Amino acid sequence: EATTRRITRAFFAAHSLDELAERSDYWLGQQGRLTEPMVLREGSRHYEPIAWDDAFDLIAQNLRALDDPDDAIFYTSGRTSNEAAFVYQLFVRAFGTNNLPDCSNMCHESSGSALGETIGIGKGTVTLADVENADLILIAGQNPGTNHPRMLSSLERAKDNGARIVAINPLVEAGLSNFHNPQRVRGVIGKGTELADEYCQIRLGGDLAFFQAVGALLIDADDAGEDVLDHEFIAQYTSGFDEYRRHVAEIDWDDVHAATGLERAQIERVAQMVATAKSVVVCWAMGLTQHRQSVPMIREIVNVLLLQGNIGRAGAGACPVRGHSNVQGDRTVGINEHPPAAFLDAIDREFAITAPREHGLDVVNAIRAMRDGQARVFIGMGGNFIRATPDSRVTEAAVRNLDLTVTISTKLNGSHAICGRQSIILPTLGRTERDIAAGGEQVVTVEDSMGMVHASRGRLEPADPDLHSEVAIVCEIAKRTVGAAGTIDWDAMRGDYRRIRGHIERVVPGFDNFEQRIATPGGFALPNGPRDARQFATDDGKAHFTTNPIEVLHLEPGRLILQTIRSHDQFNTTIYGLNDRYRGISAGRRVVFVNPADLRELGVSDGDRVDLVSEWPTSAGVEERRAHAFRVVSYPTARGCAAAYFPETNV
Ligand SMILES: Nc1nc2c(c(=O)[nH]1)N[C@H]1C(S)=C(S)[C@@H](COP(=O)(O)OP(=O)(O)OC[C@H]3O[C@@H](n4cnc5c(=O)[nH]c(N)nc54)[C@H](O)[C@@H]3O)O[C@H]1N2
Ligand SMILES: Nc1nc2c(c(=O)[nH]1)N[C@H]1C(S)=C(S)[C@@H](COP(=O)(O)OP(=O)(O)OC[C@H]3O[C@@H](n4cnc5c(=O)[nH]c(N)nc54)[C@H](O)[C@@H]3O)O[C@H]1N2
Ligand SMILES: [Mo]
Repeated sequence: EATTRRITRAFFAAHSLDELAERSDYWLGQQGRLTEPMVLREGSRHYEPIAWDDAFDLIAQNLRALDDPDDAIFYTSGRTSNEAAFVYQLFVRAFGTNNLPDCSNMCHESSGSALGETIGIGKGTVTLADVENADLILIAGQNPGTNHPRMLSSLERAKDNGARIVAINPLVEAGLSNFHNPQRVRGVIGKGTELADEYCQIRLGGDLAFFQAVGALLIDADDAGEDVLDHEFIAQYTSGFDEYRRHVAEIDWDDVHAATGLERAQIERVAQMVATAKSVVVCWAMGLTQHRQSVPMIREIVNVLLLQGNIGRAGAGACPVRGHSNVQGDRTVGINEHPPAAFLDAIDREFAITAPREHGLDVVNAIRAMRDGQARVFIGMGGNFIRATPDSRVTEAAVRNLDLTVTISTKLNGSHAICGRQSIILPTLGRTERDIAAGGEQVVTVEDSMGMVHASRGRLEPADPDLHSEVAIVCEIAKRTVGAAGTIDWDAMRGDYRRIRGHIERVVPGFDNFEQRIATPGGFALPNGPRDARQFATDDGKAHFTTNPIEVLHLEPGRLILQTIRSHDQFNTTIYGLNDRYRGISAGRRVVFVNPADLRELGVSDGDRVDLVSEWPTSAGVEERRAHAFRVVSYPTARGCAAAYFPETNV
């Protein structure tokens, strides 16, 4: 955000749409901050300037001209503040649709589903203090060294407090295996600490089998007379234990081995650590959430935690580590294509409107609707829909099929270049910038992975004096599209965000005394039933054990399973540089990491150029997708598994 480079109208006059569509997101992002609203008129190959008012009117006209509000799609990326997200979803519902896909559909959606079903809240159950005081921490499918660097300090503190750490990952990630804390003298000059006491180099997709095996071993140990399970907790707070117990008693260790690639002895070692730990935290991120089997996989983590009552006590719990700074808060305040009825009821009461009750479209169904010509208008509150979504060829064609795309953005990216027949770019303030509204300087709020809500105040001069805030942009579009729906006062909210927080306080449980409590340093914690009081808002008021079949991914000879990862020099689709220093990669992102033994079998060598070809079985036969010209890197990843960066491999 703090770059001094600026994109002006001269830039768009010099670069045609076709040229921009050919450019990489690295190049696009390097051009600097967007400063002026731009429009691409139908049939034109260049964006041209448009006045703010004209842009808002054009958007409202297009929305009002739709036959059905469901023909519009309103995407959100997770940087959007609670205040902006709340007015955005209010506008969308007053307009008449629940089409609110968001980046979490591709991120922690599966965590939310699995946790919601089993413990009654789609969020984690730990505080930072729990992580730092845990006796044992399992870190599955997460690369904190690059993606959550501040978490390493908490892990180090946990270690100092005597915790043991188990990493479960097909890649040996440097942050976990050889940690240098630059804030400590010995961190800079010493040789780094081994954070992980045990490294399970698991096969991709093997975690369901892994956690089920751990659960089976815990029950065995307890049956053998060791004091492992928390029987009181199981009896008082859970349901489904007997069925779970029967299910895991029949576990097939050959399947476990095939799915995980791990030796039984290592899984037994981990189970022993879990059995003897006083408290256990399980952390996870994209390595677990992005599988077809992610929901049952994460349910297996819950099973293991429930066995020992590791929910709702100090130093223990479930810890899905989020991505975008406010992705969790956006959900809390209503960015949700299938919101709970209670939320919609509260919106209706607060604003005297009738919000639609039908489920809206998530990301994948939004792409289908665009592809099939049902959707006509797309509005993106931040993010980079084109590059963040899978199956690029289909998505690009789908978006080009639209009458209008609108992007509210800080920087240029692929979604501005690959767009609808008409397209509007609305530049906006970043959260680090001062936000002055009619009622004076504004603050916004965000919620972190631990459910802590705190204020965020921009301190920098805006990149351009004419930039509008996200709140202002939404309120202007809303005013012109739905007018004075119910008792909604768009101008009042836009002028003073305390008005928005007042509405949030009355609509969303847990925000009582919102305004006073954000003045507290560090903010305040939203209520969390499982964590605070072992209360589980499920159908029977108990936490649920579940039974989940183990699926072994079978590969044809000569094939590998590909995962996508982030490099050190990127934040999602924003690429800052071409290096990935912890993995020893420089000057290039089109690389594929493969185990040396697999390379020998494939007859491919380190440094070779290859195409990555994906085979996808459909009813019409096997479809092929091809990503061209990748450099092969011999690398310690699990056998049969490969890794490459996103978004290059999204195709
Ligand atoms: N610097 C930086 N920070 C970021 C981001 C960024 O792009 N750059 N993105 C932010 C966002 S939105 C998010 S969601 C988070 C993402 O944070 P992470 O989830 O840490 O990000 P990824 O790079 O996708 O790493 C996935 C990890 O899971 C492992 N993995 C993959 N498949 C499996 C599997 O089947 N089993 C197991 N056990 N492990 C597996 C991979 O080897 C890798 O270590 O980071 C956030 N922070
Ligand atoms: N293959 C593959 N695909 C993935 C993933 C993966 O691991 N593998 N990860 C998925 C995950 S976890 C996520 S979260 C999604 C991310 O999907 P998105 O959130 O859609 O993508 P980002 O790259 O974070 O969006 C970056 C853009 O947001 C805009 N922006 C930045 N800050 C602001 C702001 O303050 N306000 C506004 N209005 N705009 C802003 C800028 O224009 C920037 O170009 O990608 C998903 N896609
Ligand atoms: Mo994410």
